[in-house]
Amino acid sequence: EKFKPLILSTWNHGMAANDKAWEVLQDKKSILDAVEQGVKVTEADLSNLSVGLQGLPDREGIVTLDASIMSGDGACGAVAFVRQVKHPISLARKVMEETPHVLLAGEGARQFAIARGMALEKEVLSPKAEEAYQKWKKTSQYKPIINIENHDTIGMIGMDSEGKMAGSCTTSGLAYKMHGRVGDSPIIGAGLYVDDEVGAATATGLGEEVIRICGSFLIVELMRQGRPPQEACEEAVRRAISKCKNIESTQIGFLAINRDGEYGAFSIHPGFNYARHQEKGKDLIDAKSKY
Ligand code: SD4
Repeated sequence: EKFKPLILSTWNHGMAANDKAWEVLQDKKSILDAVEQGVKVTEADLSNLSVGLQGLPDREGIVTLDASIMSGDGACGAVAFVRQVKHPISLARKVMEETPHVLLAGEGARQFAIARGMALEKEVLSPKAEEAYQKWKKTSQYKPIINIENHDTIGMIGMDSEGKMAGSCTTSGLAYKMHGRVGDSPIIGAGLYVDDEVGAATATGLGEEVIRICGSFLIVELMRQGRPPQEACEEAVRRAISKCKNIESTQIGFLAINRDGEYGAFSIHPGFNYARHQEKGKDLIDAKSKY
């Protein structure tokens, strides 16, 4: 049985990340390598203000990163609230492959990076982040704004020609979050979930609302019960809306694929898009939304 390789990632920056992931697949590397290498492009992209160390800081002016990675056989790893690590996705993979644990946080995650020979970066804000932070400090108001500044996490899910699946998710989290806040991205089942028997899902947007409904796990379980990826994403958005106290200012977007190569995406508000890469080509697609 031959499967059609497919890579999907959240937002515009998913295009460049998918290019890299596709290249890795062409090199006959694993789908796990592909989703790791793919999002590393975004982590290193200096123009991105919500992934990697150049991202917007928390209220104290400190950048803290969250990331997770999972393969379809159930192996997974994640890091949360980690500082100074340029590629948290690679650290997450090391947690998965080189420790008996799934999630390392904060100082422990940083120590683990040092122990594995990953060079730490200097703790200085990127010029764009510094400027935005100084401006924010004048009012210090924390109001999430949909699709602006806060919501550009990269989540990537994919399948190779053998039907093996994997996913990755990496972010600097919500801009001006409380120090110590952890979002959905490093929480297996919230920001990311992958099961070779069924499919894969990832999330972007206001992490609290995704965690509350175990968003990515919910989508995979709905697909397990026979729902197509599109319907599963729509049902998860409906669930999130039913639990959410402030829908007007809350954005969430989900992406999903299944074993048959079908895929879907859905968000609360318009504005969510995703990048698709398959044998016949690549494109950027606007997701449908509830409102
Ligand atoms: C979080 N889901 O930390 C992330 C934020 C994000 O696109 O930007 N998503 O809640």
